This record gives sequence, structure tokens and C-alpha cells, in this order.
Amino acid sequence: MLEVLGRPNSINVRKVLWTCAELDLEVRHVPWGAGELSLASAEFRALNPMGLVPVLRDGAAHGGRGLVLRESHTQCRYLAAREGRHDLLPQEAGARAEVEQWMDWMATELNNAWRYAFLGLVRRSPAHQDAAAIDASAAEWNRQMGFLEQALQSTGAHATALGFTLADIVLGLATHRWVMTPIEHADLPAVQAYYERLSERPAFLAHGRNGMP
Ligand SMILES: N[C@@H](CCC(=O)N[C@@H](CS)C(=O)NCC(=O)O)C(=O)O
Repeated sequence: MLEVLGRPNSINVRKVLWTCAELDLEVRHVPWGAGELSLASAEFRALNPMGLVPVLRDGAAHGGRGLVLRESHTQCRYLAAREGRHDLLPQEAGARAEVEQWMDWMATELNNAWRYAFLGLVRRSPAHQDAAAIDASAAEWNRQMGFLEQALQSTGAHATALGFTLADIVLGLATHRWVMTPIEHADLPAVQAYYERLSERPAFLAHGRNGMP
């Protein structure tokens, strides 16, 4: 059995749930990190000592001995590879690297850009209420999204010219978060069109564009 553990408003959990849906996989979703299911508990720490979600459990892996994975992007890649879905994660080294460089960029440059503004404006974190820092984060967030705009203007429909891949899952969720956060948005028409294009996918509507930023 496949299990995805993590609260459903976590962007990293949603990447894995969206990937499962694209792969048509049956999964049990357990919302650790919400309500009574504390990430500080010994039960959860035994699965991920870092105390972060998502965690993916695959009871069938390793000939039935099972596999427990942390790191959302690793989980998405594992699932695509497990299902032989080379359309989502190409086998050829160059094509795969093109997909992965967007995934890495999302987890590093883009994530760092939005963190302060998102935590301050959406999560209402008391530690992230400095107005100048929110403005600086929003400006950097717009600047980083400008790189996606540039790419989409040349590829046309998706992050790479390879069609819909795992890169679009992580970037689709990032685009959703950017759209939903009350900052002054840069004018990025190709990003807006991308958001609408992804919205034609039922799995994005279920796990991405579902009202939660
Ligand atoms: N690099 C990790 C980051 C995981 C992460 O930061 N998860 C957040 C939720 S998006 C978390 O568990 N935060 C602690 C909490 O919810 O208490 C990944 O991609 O899976």
C-alpha cells in the first residue's frame, strides 16, 4: 500500500498527491501535522527524524520490506520511475536534467524568494510582519517568476519543451501560491496562461488550484 503523510495545505505534500493522481495511483493520505497528528511525536519522528512532511511509505517496495521516503521531489521522482512514466521524468540524461533543473530551482531560489512574504501575508506569522521585508520578498518573488515567464514564452506550453513533466507539478503549485498571495503581482501573461492551461488537469484542480494557497 502507498501512503502519503502530511497536512493537505502543505505545498510539498500537494506535489506528491498531485503526482499520485497523474499516475492514477491509489494512496492513503494521512494528514500528519494537522490536529492530533503531531510531527513532534515519536511515531512520526521514527518515520522522519527531521519532523517534516511529506513522508511517502510504499509497503510493496524492496520485495515487500517497504520503503519510507522524505523529500517531496525525491518522492515525485520515485513514483514516476516506479510507474515507468518517462513522459513525467525522462530517462535520457539531458532531458531529465532539464526537468530536474526546474525542480531544483523551485526548491531553492523560488522557495527562498517567497518565504517571508508568504509566511507574513498568508500564514500571518508574527515573526514575518516587517513591511519592508515583505516588500523585498514580494519583489524578489516577482523577479524569480519572471524567469518562468521567459521560459514559457519560448517553450509555449510547459516549463520545458518536453510537454507536461514533474517540473510542471512543482511549478504549477508554485504558480498557484504566487497567484493566491496578496502581493502586487508583476504582469506575467505567459505565467497566467500556464496557470489556466494547468487548470485543465483534474489533478491540478484537486490538489493545486483548490482554494488553498
Ligand atoms: N525539503 C522538504 C521540505 C519539507 C517541508 O519543509 N515541509 C513543511 C511543510 S511544506 C513542514 O513539514 N513543516 C513543518 C510543520 O508543518 O510543522 C521537502 O521538499 O519535502
